[in-house]
Amino acid sequence: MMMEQLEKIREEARRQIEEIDSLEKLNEIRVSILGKKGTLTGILKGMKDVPKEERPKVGQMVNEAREQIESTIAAAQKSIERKVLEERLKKEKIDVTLPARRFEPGHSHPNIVALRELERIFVGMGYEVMEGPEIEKDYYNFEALNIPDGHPAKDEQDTFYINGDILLRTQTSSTQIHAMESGRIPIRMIAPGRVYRSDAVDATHSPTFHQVEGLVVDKGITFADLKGTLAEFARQLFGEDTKVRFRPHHFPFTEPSAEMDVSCFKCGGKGCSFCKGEGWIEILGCGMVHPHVFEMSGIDPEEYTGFAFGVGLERIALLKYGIDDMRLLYENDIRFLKQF
Ligand code: 2U9
Repeated sequence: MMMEQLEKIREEARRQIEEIDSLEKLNEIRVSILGKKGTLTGILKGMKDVPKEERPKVGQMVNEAREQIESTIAAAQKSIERKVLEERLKKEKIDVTLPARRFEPGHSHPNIVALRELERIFVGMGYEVMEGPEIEKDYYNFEALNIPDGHPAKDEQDTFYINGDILLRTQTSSTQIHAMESGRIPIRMIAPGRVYRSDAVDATHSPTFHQVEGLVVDKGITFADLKGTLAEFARQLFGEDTKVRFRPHHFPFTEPSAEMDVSCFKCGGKGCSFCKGEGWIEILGCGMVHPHVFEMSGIDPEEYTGFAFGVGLERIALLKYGIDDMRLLYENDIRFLKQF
């Protein structure tokens, strides 16, 4: 009886395994015979009903049957795996004659090209390049620059606060405050970097852009030093024949303050579509460091004077490379970037 059942299970297993061609089905068969509720397991469970003296013999037969079925399953598994691999190898052909994908090297961004140019000019005049944190204390971004609470320049709409005291800087000037606080005077530095403002995106605005600010602090620095330095900067950036003019302006952190225009480098100052008939193009803001700004950073304004300036890096890049929309600078389209 037991013998017949065993023979049936073995025969059935052989037949089933012959018919299948997937590992999932093979596993189903394994479970149906050798699993917890499997047919062979069922026989093992029935051993308690076999007379004691026959048990060793029957046990041996059941074990033999199990070993045989297990080895049949193992052999079938190997042969199925081999077949699956053969089929994959047939399907996944690699055409080694296809031309290789072209290696596309990156390209310096126009902002970086402009920044390197500005750095070259100022480093050539003995300036250091210093960077500061983009996440800044309210004090360094506003207060220390003579923009106290309630000042119109500190409209809360104008920046991104992380909490009441910490914000994303709206200007790189905080870097210069850190330099002044360090007490290493004289200072001749430029501070390039990313700044943040709560502005909507259009052709000339972006919530993040870049500035390059400059600061000179020493004994006897005058407005003449400011004019001479920035005129030389303009000549190096836009060409030997570039003229500059200064118009009075107001910034909280400088006194007096001015904006500097350069003669249009397209028409030489006669007036054209590029300069909108003006002959002049506005380029930067500047001024003599406000005495109160010096005092707050622990520098005696009776002993030291200095000048500062600020340029928008994107503005320089757009002007120099004749780009008419700032948004192009942030799209990272390699076809655009490659042109500069
Ligand atoms: C210290 C003292 C003074 C930096 C200055 C400007 C004028 C200026 C603008 C240019 C275009 C900002 O990016 S922009 O919109 N900046 O006009 N910035 S003077 O004055 C300082 C800086 C640091 C300690």
